[in-house]
Amino acid sequence: MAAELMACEAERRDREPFTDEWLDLDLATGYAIQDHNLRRRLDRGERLVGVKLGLTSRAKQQRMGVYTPFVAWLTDAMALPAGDPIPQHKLIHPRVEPEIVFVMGERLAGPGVTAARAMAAVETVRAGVEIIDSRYRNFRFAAPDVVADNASSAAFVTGPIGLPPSELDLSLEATVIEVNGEVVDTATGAAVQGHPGEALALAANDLATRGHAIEAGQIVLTGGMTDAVSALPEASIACHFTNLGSVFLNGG
Ligand code: 0L1
Ligand code: MG
Repeated sequence: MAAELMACEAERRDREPFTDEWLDLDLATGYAIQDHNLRRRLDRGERLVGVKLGLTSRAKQQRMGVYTPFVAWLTDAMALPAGDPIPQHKLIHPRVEPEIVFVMGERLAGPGVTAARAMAAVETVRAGVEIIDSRYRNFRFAAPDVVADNASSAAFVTGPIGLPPSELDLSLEATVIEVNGEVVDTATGAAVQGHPGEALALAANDLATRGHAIEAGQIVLTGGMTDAVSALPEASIACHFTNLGSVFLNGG
């Protein structure tokens, strides 16, 4: 399954979810596949730069029909420089979602991490936009499938402004997503587990169950605040945040 997911990504090929045939595929196996493919990415020269959470907001959970938040890996190959177009030539059916991003000042290791403890380990907060791309046809999957698929990871962009968490009320930090100048969705940070710090604590505690921690200097994407929007070629996408600036993306 790990090799098949990497092949789908390399060949821009989608497939039906594994759980269609393997009914008792579980989350632990999904994470084993995810970790196996992280090692493959590192072996080919990529660098681990952080983690991402998936399905931390009700908007995303309802859309995907999966109600379990989960964690996945980010490597430097997924970082898209601000201003670069969406790399459509590498992607199957990209979608875009605004996120609150943390840059860690200290190592954060579970178990028992609270949101307050998690926020104390954050150095700066940034706006972010994740470009997701499922290897499953029509983004149809169950939780173990999407965990195995590194939570639909493809690329991410971080915004121009980094603020210390003490300068923001992250529950109230809003985002407005526009496509071709039209507002298509809005949300505040409260959409993400009540506060993005809760999502960060969830990540640290979940990673601890598999022997991992979030390291100083790493970044954490806390999960899509709104439903994701299709990143059609030639679309002009903008995610505006209240205090964290704007991220602009050209559909490529
Ligand atoms: O494909 C997906 O929507 C699963 C990944 C979710 C990413 C997120 O919620 O930020
Ligand atoms: Mg996301």
